[in-house]
This record gives sequence, structure tokens and C-alpha cells, in this order.
Amino acid sequence: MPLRLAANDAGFDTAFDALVNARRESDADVSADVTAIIQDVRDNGDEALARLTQKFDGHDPEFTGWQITPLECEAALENLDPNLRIALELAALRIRDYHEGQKPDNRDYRDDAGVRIGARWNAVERAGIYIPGGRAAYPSSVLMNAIPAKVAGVDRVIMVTPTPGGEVNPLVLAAAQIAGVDEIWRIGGAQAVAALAYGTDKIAPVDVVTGPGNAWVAEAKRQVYGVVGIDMVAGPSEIVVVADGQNNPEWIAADLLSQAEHDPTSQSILFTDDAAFADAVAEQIDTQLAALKTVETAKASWQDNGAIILVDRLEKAMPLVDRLAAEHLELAVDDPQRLFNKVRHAGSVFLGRHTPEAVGDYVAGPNHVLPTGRRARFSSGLSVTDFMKRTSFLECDENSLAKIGPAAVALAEAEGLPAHAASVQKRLDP
Ligand code: HSO
Ligand code: ZN
Repeated sequence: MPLRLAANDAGFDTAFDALVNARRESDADVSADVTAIIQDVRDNGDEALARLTQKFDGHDPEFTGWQITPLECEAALENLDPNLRIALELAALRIRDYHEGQKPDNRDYRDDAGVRIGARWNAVERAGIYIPGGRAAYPSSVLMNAIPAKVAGVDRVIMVTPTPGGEVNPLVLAAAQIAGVDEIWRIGGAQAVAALAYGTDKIAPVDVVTGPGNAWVAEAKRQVYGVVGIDMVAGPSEIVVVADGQNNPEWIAADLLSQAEHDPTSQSILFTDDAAFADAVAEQIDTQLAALKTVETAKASWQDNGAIILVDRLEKAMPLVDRLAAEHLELAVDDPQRLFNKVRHAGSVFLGRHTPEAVGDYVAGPNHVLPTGRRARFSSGLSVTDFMKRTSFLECDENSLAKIGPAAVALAEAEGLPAHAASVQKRLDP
């Protein structure tokens, strides 16, 4: 049974605290295994990659091919169902447009002291994107990772994706073709992340690794962070829906199930001010679950991690919603802006009754790679700037150095760094 709470029940605070603090991420300790795999790839390069791919994915890339060729990608796109092609192209277009707007402005100005100061943004040269194989091989994730990289101006976007048994997913290839991915390697797991970070004879190292993955991939990203940049360590999907009794319970039930079907550890939470509506949604969820192909996953998620929380007024839900800092937040009311004004922590917010979260997963434009597990308190969804970095610059002339230099000399002397002091002082002395 999903959790059922009412905000004015005795014991609510304790129960809600437990919900906020529950850990849903795999605590399988894979860190030692991952360290060994990374070391193996660093020591043995392509030989390790081939051996580990044989072991985990059941094929030897020496025979099946290391890379998916541009021709295979073109063919995948040509042979795609025309409706799907139109859908992918619309999604790509909208994602590209939205991310174009994220490109940061350079700065270059002269301050009151006459010092010229600024910052210039540049893309990283090479980005690696991880796309899972099997159940979670989502073409939408190819678009969401590769398009911001391309918009940033990355020279080469290199995708890695495991192909269990040698099987490739044609939809993933078609999406890669549309997004302009430059290389696709048929490797996966921690070994693929290691290859991207450190490089092998065949694979040149990248500067940033992004993309979703299982516990091994997440741990590998954590371990290579610092050698390369990473986007974030993502956990299971979440949705919080704040809905009044005027909603169609069928719609809201479907919204809650949309994230529940991602993973048994996903979480869906409904806040409402209407007890009868809460019952109707719960009933609808059971009805819809019965007809869902993903019933096994969605049911486990809903029963183990789902929750319905009753509040007197929806405004009262908002501080609770903020504490959850959910990946996705739907505000299904007539005047969503009123509630939205009270939101500080959320990955992405879906306003009004006609904005199901799933439209954001695919075609709205903003990125669907979003902070989970309350990380929206301190981080944001994947963006163009994750594939860029900023170089600051400064320029003094004789006059401006004369204005600010003495303070630098004083601080250098106080820090006991005489060469620092001298390098400024020599220019101040006539
Ligand atoms: N909701 C997922 C993204 C996704 N949904 C991909 C469908 N496909 C991330 O939170
Ligand atoms: Zn989704």
C-alpha cells in the first residue's frame, strides 16, 4: 500500500521526515568492483574493454565491431517509422531551440579603476555521453544529452552504449543521427566510462561524461570525476503532484504512474486538499495498473514508495513540497502561478492541468536530465553550460595598476609571499 498521511494527524511530522529522508538509491556497494574495472581499463586498454564486453554484454567487439558506423545510423533513420521520425525531429527541434537560449553571454568591461575585466565561455573539445542498453535505452535521452553538447559547440560528441548480445536499438541510432552524435562505441558499464575518461588506443579521452546509467555507471562517473567533468549522479525518477479536487482523477493517476513505471525505486507523491479526490486517484491507479504493460515495475514503485498526502489548503503543501525538492513537480490547479511563486526547490515544474510531466520528458524543450533525490536543493538540470567552461581575463594599464596594485602588495606581504609582492611592486616603482 502506498503511504497515506494527513498533515493535521498527530505524528505527521515524524512520518513526513521519514519520507523525506528515505533513501531509494541502490546501496549495493559496487565501489570496489568499479575501482578494479577502471584500473583494468587503464592498465590493459582495449584488451580489457573487449574482455569485459564479452563478459557483461556477451559479444566480442573485435568480431561484432567496436563502433556503429555512420551508415548504420543513416539506415536506422531511413527505416524508421515515418510517424516516429516526425516525432523525434519535432522533439530535437524544440530541444535545440530551448537550449540555444541557454548559451551564456561573454563579459568584457572596464571598471571604475580602469581595469578591463571579463570572462569568455568556450565549449569543451570532446564530450562522452552514456546511453544505457536494454530496458532503459531511451532515444529521448540521446537527444537530451547530445543536443546541449552540440549547441554548446563541442567538437566531438562520443556516445557509448552497451549492445547486449550484439543487438543495437535502431531508435537510439536514429536519435543519435538526428542529434549529430559523431561516434558511437558498442561498450557499456563502468568500463565504458573508464575508457571515455582515460582513453585507450582506440578511444580518445573526453573532457566531460554525461548520461544516465545503472549503479556501476553512476559509481564509475563518481570515481572519474576530477579527471573529467560529469553532469551529476542521477537517482531514480520522482514526481510530486499538487492537485485540487477539480482535476480528472484519471489524468492525475496516469501522471503518477508515468514516473512509477521507470523503476521499482521511483517515487510518486500526490498532495491534495480533497479526501474524496485522493480516494478516486488511488482507485484509478489500481484500475490503470491492471492494464499497464509496465505493471510489475509501476506497481512495485507505487506500493513501496508512493504516497498520498492530505492537506487543508494547497498552500500548506508548498513548504512540504519544497522539502522534497523533487525532480518533477506538477501544479494541477486553475491558477498554478500562485503556488509556483512559493516553490524554491524543484528540478522542473509543470504548470496547470494540461501540462503532464511526460510532455517534458519528450518534446517541450527543457532538459529531462534533472536532479533527483533532493539534489534540486543545490543543483539544476543538464544544460549547455555543463559542456562549457569560463575563462576569466583582466587587463591593467599603468594607471589602473597604480590604483589597485598597492593593495595586492600589502596582501602578498601579509601572506609571506615576497615574490608576489615584488612582481607587482616593480611595476609600481618609477
Ligand atoms: N522521466 C525521465 C526521462 C524519461 N522519461 C525518458 C521517458 N523517457 C527522467 O526523469
Ligand atoms: Zn519519464
